Amino acid sequence: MDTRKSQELFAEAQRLLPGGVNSPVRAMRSVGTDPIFIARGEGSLMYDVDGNHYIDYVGSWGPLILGHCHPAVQEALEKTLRNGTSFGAPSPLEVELARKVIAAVPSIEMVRMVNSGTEATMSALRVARGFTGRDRIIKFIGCYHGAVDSLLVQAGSGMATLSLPDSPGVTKGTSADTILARYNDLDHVREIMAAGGEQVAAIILEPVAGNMGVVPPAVGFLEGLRQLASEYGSVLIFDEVMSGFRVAYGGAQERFGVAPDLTCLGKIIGGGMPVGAFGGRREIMETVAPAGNTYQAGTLSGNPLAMAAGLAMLTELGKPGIYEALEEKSAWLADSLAESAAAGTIATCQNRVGSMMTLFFTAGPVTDFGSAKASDTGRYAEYFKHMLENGVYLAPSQFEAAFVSLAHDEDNLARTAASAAAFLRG
Ligand code: KE4
Repeated sequence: MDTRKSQELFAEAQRLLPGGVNSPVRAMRSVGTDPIFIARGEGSLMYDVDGNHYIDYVGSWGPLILGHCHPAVQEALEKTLRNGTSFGAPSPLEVELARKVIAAVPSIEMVRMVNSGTEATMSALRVARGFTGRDRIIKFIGCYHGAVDSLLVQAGSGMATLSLPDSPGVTKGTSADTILARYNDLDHVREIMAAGGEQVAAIILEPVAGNMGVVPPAVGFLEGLRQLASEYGSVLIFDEVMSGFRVAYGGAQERFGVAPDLTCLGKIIGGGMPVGAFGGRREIMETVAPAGNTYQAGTLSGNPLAMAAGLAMLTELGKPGIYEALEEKSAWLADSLAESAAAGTIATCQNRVGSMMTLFFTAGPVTDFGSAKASDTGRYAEYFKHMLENGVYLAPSQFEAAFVSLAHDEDNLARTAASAAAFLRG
């Protein structure tokens, strides 16, 4: 595969950008190769600067559930662009997207738009601390909630890949109020809460983990957290930046029937434009400035272009049959991979929730970060490179999710399954 232009660009990028990228996982270090530079996307495909094309299962890390350049999203952006890019003043589109998000996610009675998932989780934690007057927060080992100081303590996404359990620059004071619990281990959370739950402002988690690879909630886990948070007066925060509008139109909370007090969103609600949001119970959200005293702000929050793209995307996703189609495509691919793996000798296991899935190179089961870390990441790196050579672009890390989009057609899925079979059957 000719990647000369990517190599030239990467050489220059490394002199200008830390690691040559604007987000660590894109540097592909954990799979031992150099990143390719993308020129354009079209439906399920991405084309690199050397003219190679790939079936894309990263989908910009989740937002592109309709595929690249979906006509409805493109049209909405082109139309909105003609009126301007940003006003720094309220615009109708913000009200429309807020209305749509609130209609889709019943636990959200009021919402604030921000510009990234990181801002959403960082703000939600501040609001929870302000609302409860407490300092402590519980997060789960292996969950990643963005580059938030108080949450970069054994985060599971890029951090795990970079084996940096505590990021330099995160102060002891900041980490001191963060308690780490084991994902899917309700007894551990019970223990922590029994020891001091009345000091816990918030319990935050990915209700479907995607940043240690995909790890579904164990039966009763979410319900148990809901009960514990209510019992101790702590705010239960679902970080649905990845799972929101991905695993169901109403997110993991709809799929699993558990309502948090606050929800963080991002990715899909911006249709590929920079966006995040946090929302939830009215009594909590009304403490957010200027309605209340907990400060939160952002120059480009609710900007028209992100609102327009998000509206177009949610409008498409709200149509009948969308999630059934995603389920059918994803199940077919997962079953094909499982069949190939069973015919081969490489130890693998798969986790999937809807159209987000991970093939772990370990016999499994993978139920938390400890079991995910048992994966043979060297083998995953070989798999990644094999698939890339065969025109399939997977997440460049074992600890991420593959995303199926509505744009992945039967031919894409069959080609993906065939390429994987060549590797898995050995
Ligand atoms: P952003 O600040 O990157 O928009 O969102 C942070 C975030 C928060 N919560 C969850 C559950 C997330 O998955 C993310 C970001 N996800 C990673 C992929 N695992 C983004 C990719 C990257 O960091 O470049």
